[in-house]
This record gives sequence, C-alpha cells and structure tokens, in this order.
Amino acid sequence: MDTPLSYTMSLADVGELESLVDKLDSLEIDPAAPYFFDQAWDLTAMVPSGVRRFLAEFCRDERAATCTVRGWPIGDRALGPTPANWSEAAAQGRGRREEFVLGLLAMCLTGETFSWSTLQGGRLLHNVVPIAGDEQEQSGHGQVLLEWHTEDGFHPYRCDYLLLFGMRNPDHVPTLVSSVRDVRLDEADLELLRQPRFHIMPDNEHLRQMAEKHPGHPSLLRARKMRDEPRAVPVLFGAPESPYLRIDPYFMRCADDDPAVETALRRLIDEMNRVQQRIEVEPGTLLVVDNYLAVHGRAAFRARFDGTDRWLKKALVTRDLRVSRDMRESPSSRVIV
Ligand SMILES: O=C(O)CCC(=O)C(=O)O
Ligand SMILES: [Fe+2]
Repeated sequence: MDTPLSYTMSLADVGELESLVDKLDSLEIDPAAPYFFDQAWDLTAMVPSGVRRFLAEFCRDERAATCTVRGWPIGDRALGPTPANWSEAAAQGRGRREEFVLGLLAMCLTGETFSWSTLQGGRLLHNVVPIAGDEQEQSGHGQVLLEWHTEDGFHPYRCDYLLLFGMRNPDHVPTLVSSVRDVRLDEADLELLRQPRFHIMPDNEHLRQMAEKHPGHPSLLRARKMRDEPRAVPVLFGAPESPYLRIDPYFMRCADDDPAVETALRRLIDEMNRVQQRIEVEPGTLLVVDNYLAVHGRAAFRARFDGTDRWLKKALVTRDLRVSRDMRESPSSRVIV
C-alpha cells in the first residue's frame, strides 16, 4: 500500500511557526497576495527545519503519493463561523492565520504557488466550503460524492501538488485518495492507457464561475474551446514501469469508440475504487496530494449551513511556472489567465 508520509509538528515547531505568523499578521500582509509568496526565499528560512526538510523530501523522492503535516492548533472559536461561500471568506479575510500557515507550507514544496483566473477570482488561496444551491455539483462546493479526479486534469498546466488544510470537519468527512502505484492491471490494458486516446473536458467549475462573472473573458473562450475541441491525451505517462496518471472520469471520454480502450479505462477506475484510502483532513492538518501520482475525491455529506460546516483552505503548487508563460501576463505573475 502506498501509505501517506506523515509529519507531526513538535511543540517547538509550532512555537516557531506561531511566532512567524504573529509577525506576518502584525505587518498587515495579505496571505493570498502574490507579494507574500514572492518573499518565499526569506520566509521559508524561518519555517521550522524539520517541516521544511520533510516537504522537500516528499517532492524530491516521490516515496509516497500523499503526505500530511499535523499539529497546527486551531481555535475553533477564534476561527469564526464557516463562511457561506468563497467570496465572503475572501472579502472578510476569514482564517487569516491559517492562510499564512498554508502559504508558508506551500512555499516549502518544490515549486511556486499559482491560481487560475477562472476560479475564486484568481485568488491564490481558496476556501472549500459547501455552498447552498451547489449540492449536486462535481466540485469542492457540492455535497454529492466528488468523483475521482486529477486536479484540473484537463489542463496541461495543472498543478503538481494540491494542498488541503483543515479548518473544521465536524462530521469527519473523508477526502478520498488512490495512488497509481497501488493499481494492478494487465499489460494489454496498461498499453492502451499509455496511448493518447482520451479526451478530458474542463470541469463545470472553471466554465461556470467565469461565465457568471466575466462572460467574454479570453480565458472563458479558451476553456470552452478545450471543452468543444479537446486534444487526445494518454491516461498514463512518464516511466512505463512506474507511471504518472491523469484522469477525470466524470469529465472524460474515449476519443474513439474502441471498446477495448473503454474497458481499460473502466478497469482502471475499478482499481482506483479498490485501492482507495480515506483521509480525514482534520482541523490543523495539511494534506498534500501529488497530482501526478494520486487521484482524489471526497465522500458525500450533508451540509448544515449554520456556520459549523466542513471548511478547508486550498492551494496549488506547480514545479515549473515557466511552462505556462503563454497564459500569464508577466514572468512573475502567478495567475493563469
Ligand atoms: O473536499 C475535499 O476533500 C476535496 C475537494 C477537492 O477535490 C478540491 O477542492 O479540489
Ligand atoms: Fe480536487
């Protein structure tokens, strides 16, 4: 089993991190602003070295598809009620201290934090909360089973690492993860999955948020083109014996009508169900998912909309920001337009 690596912060680690957060807080820095992330070189030096080493080694060695960092104390009362939606959370700066922690830990991974102009207004840190009216959506804001997906799997510039940081999770709703390394398939199926015979369409969330807020925006037109004229891609890639994975069954189809390809995809999905692990992202726990090695989803749950709902903070890290230069306004911009 590809078990998550885990690091539990010591009291000394927590103390160091708290001092750093206190300092950032008093400087009135915005934890979701590019400026904060641009200070990574100085800031990461102040993150406890055990945490820093653990996250760097997770990226370098790929020994596991996921890892957790535990032990950040969250005062449930101080956090205030779970926001009704992401715009309210952002406008009111809710969970500000936790955003500093998430940002600092993201800086310790190999790469750069970035965002999409089509999601949560391009903000660098996201809020994952149930939203009334979105119950049926295949997104972090829905309540139905969120099916297996590679984060932003349709996009060549998708993240290398997805970070989920628990604010509250009173019903212990699990995030689901499956590692490609646990999957067992015969060579004929593997061979078909290595071929560019699959279309992955943009998920509704990218299209919907943009259509509501900025109809006519070039990135919306681009996302629609990706939906209407998808390029065929393989599901497995990289080293044939130890492949990476790119899949989003809910939003994908086989490019041609070959039943053998469809069966191979079906068998892979069955395997992901078989080997799935349930990880409860508890308050103060950071879960990092290697977006090349694992797919993730979330169990169905029932929201209460009374300020006590499950609430996660989320960030995306890419190993190479430069590859997306054609879709960013400047070399240092962190937003993919
Ligand atoms: O809520 C979760 O545990 C996962 C949500 C998710 O997949 C996402 O926001 O990308
Ligand atoms: Fe996701």
